[in-house]
Amino acid sequence: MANFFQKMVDSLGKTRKQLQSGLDSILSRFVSIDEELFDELEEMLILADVGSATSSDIMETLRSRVKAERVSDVADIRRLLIEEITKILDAGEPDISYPSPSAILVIGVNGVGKTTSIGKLTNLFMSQGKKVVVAAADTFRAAAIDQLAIWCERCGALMIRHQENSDPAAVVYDSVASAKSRRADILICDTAGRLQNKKNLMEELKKLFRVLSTQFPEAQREVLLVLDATTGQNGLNQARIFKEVTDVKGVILTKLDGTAKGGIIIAIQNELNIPVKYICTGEAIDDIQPFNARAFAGAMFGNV
Ligand SMILES: Nc1nc2c(ncn2[C@@H]2O[C@H](COP(=O)(O)OP(=O)(O)OP(=O)(O)O)[C@@H](O)[C@H]2O)c(=O)[nH]1
Ligand SMILES: [Mg+2]
Repeated sequence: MANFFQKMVDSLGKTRKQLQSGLDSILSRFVSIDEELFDELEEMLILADVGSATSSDIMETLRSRVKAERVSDVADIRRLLIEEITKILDAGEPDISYPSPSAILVIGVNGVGKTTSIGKLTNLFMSQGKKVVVAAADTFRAAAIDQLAIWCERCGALMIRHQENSDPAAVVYDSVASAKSRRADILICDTAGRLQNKKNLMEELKKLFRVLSTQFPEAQREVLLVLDATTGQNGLNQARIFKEVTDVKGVILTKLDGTAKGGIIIAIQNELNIPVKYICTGEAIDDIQPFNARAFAGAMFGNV
């Protein structure tokens, strides 16, 4: 666990540096708390990819707290800001219990890290003693199926595959049958991130979820959306589009390592109302961990 925590602290290095130096520089230039200070803080949050709506929400709360608590010392702003951000992040423990049987449909645009995250999740679940079946329902490219097969071989998980360009719904259908006959605890389905157009992609995802609902009603079924932290605000827009067509139950935030845009997680929690369930901090099989809000907030501001 300490290792996990250190990985998160390390991966948030750039985000932390940006937030800390921004905050230090602002707070050192002001002797009293005024509107200009709030404006600069808001701009700093926007630059850290917290997003304009969320940054403005945070500033509003900060203003009213300063008034209500009669705060006059500029140095106290740091504590208030960290407290408010922690409150947003800490929207309750995300549910990652996954009772047996569960079925997870992993969605997201091209290249965000769906297949890699499925490899990591499979490994994580298997290390908890769970039996996992993986559906290679991204049939768009043969390479995508082979990429998933390598992860499954490493973990020793069964993967169900069909030919390239075959119907993804048929893969999910067969995978459900396999998961049932093997009494698997968890079925995880990979999906394509790219189709000729957005409408086709969304229709296909709906169809896949329908197969799970009709063929596997006894399973706890959920859609997890993968977002790439390096895309910042773009990720929020992707999430809004996916949210329109599927009931997204959680986010896997990838590529937190090496980006200064870690603040995006605050906007995800505040604006989308979708809990972040897992964060990924690298390309290795164990670079995934359940999201812990307090630890994350601490790592983001360096008070660890
Ligand atoms: N640094 C870093 N790289 C990651 C992480 N997760 C995934 N990647 C890399 O991102 C690239 C794309 O990952 P994939 O898992 O293939 O993404 P995908 O969403 O399945 O992509 P498509 O199947 O093409 O839609 C790969 O090079 C991964 O190694 C992460 O947490 N950190
Ligand atoms: Mg993939």
